[in-house]
Amino acid sequence: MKPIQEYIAQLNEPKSFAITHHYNADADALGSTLGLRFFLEKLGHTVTLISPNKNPAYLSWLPGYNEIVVFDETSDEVKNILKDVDAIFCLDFNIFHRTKHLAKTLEEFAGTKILMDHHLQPDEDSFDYGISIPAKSSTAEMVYDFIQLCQKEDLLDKQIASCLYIGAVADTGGFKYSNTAPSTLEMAAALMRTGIDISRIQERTFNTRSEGDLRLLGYILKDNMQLFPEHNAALITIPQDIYKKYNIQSGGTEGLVNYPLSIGNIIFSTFIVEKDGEVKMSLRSQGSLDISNIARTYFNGGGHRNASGGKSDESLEKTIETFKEVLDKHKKEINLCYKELQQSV
Ligand SMILES: [Mn+2]
Repeated sequence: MKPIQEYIAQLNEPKSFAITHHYNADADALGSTLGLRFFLEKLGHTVTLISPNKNPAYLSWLPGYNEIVVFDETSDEVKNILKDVDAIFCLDFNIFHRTKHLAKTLEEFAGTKILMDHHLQPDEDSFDYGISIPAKSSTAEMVYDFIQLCQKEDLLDKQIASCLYIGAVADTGGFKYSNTAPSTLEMAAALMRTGIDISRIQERTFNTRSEGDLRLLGYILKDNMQLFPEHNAALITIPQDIYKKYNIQSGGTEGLVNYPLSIGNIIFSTFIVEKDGEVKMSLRSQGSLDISNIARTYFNGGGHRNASGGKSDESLEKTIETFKEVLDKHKKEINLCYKELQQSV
């Protein structure tokens, strides 16, 4: 993989681009790809945005949302589009299988493949050009950096700004998580200066829960959250039947994993769901506790130090057992991180 800087000269001539992101898009995946799309269009390029699967409704206010081509719904159309594409930008993931059914099409794509991502352990051999900075708050911030690298800040407008802003807000928990850097806040300031309504952007994104979502939250916190105080850890599980009972939609469980972290002595929270015959999980931590390591070692996953995901081939019950064994194995490490956090400001 060559540095992305070496690709910039190629932007001087009009090109045809595609942009894609990981399966089950979140605000950073959609915000960063849409932001890049509008920027490349302003440079005079043709751009198609491809999502691996259906996008969550809570992000439907994003400009360009309805023009996104969904691979799972129109795979033949996507394959046709890609025949005329010079290069494909891969954002907010760093290994093809994170796009699930789209992975094979990406592998077979004959044009240039460009990576822009902030997850750990990029599969650099799969990309021609790219940039991977795990310390970056969000891929949205990396798109902003890319615009600066192109020396085209003057092209920033409200459309680009609102997309990048929500990506950074979501991945930093509203500029609260430890991945928030001075550069993140400097970007936020620059984006605000385009005149975007940051309050309205967040309302439109986050105040979109259904009654069922809130009832689900109540049920989970009351009856389905297990605490392991001696491990400074918590576990939330959602069996398949609960998904049906509360009619949980795509995106409906977004953010639930973070609730246990608001308890003072809990610094490691895990959320395990059983859905469509799959057992998947989200892991969150605070401080120096690296849960991407745990996700990779035990649950076929990975991600960031404080936010990772994984999956299990075993039943929900068996996965919960495995999780408890993992907690025991890592008890000392978790306790130590908690002590360390107690001593910091
Ligand atoms: Mn991200």
